[in-house]
Amino acid sequence: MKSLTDEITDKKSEVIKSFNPQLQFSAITLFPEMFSAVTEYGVVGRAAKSGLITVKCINPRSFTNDKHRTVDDRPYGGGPGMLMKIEPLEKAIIAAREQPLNKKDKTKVVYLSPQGKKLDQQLVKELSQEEHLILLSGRYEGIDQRLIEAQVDMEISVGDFVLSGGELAAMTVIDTVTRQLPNALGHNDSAEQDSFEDGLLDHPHYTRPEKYNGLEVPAILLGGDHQAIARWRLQQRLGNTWLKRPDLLLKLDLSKSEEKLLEDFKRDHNA
Ligand code: 4GT
Repeated sequence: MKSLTDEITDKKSEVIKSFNPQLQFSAITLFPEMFSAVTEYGVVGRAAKSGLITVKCINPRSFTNDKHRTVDDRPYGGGPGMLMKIEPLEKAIIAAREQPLNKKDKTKVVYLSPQGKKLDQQLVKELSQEEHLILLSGRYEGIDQRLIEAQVDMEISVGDFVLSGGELAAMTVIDTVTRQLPNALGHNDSAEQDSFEDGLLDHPHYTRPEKYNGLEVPAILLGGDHQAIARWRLQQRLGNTWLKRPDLLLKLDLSKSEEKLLEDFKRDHNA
């Protein structure tokens, strides 16, 4: 039985938490509605609802003064396409920096672009240590280089391909970083259990029925020997990584027993 004081302590920390988000995201975007794709669904939706994170969208268009509320302009030197105008973007960044509740040195301004540092689980972890991430999403052909130099702390890419705008990349950052926060994930699916936490791909998963399309669930998973299952899953992860992403395996320093599991996998695979 929990004592009354314990219950009050629990409630108190809940209340404090809800007034004190772990991490604030400010998304600077011409399409704020897009961000409901993360803020209203699943793990990130719950984190926002419970106050673990906040996601505030700031539209540069609201910092324009002309009749047409212009946010784009032509590139010097010519060429196809338009760029985002500097002034509305800069005003939006300055407004975002005014977010209360965070120390300035724990604020990072991130520009999402294909020229950025490639996002991986290591970088996701580092970003989760910040208190305020200002995520700048470009449209058209991008933004003026001088704005990057004056205002941006870090340029991040989510992969070597071109998107029509930075929003999907910014939402990828919000999703992956939020998953890292303590209490963002439910009970036993802690972030430590995620694949990539140790640099390996995931093992295969199976659920009912036991027989599907003439294919059976691996017998070891039906046996209830939890040690044997853990060993099998680790072996599958090692083998999967060897087959599909040998580049990841090269970065790892496998233990003797992991080496042995992988050797056995390779032998079975070639047999
Ligand atoms: C790709 C990525 C990104 C784009 C990426 C500026 C205008 C960039 C359109 C934007 N494409 N943004 N962040 N691979 N396109 O991360």
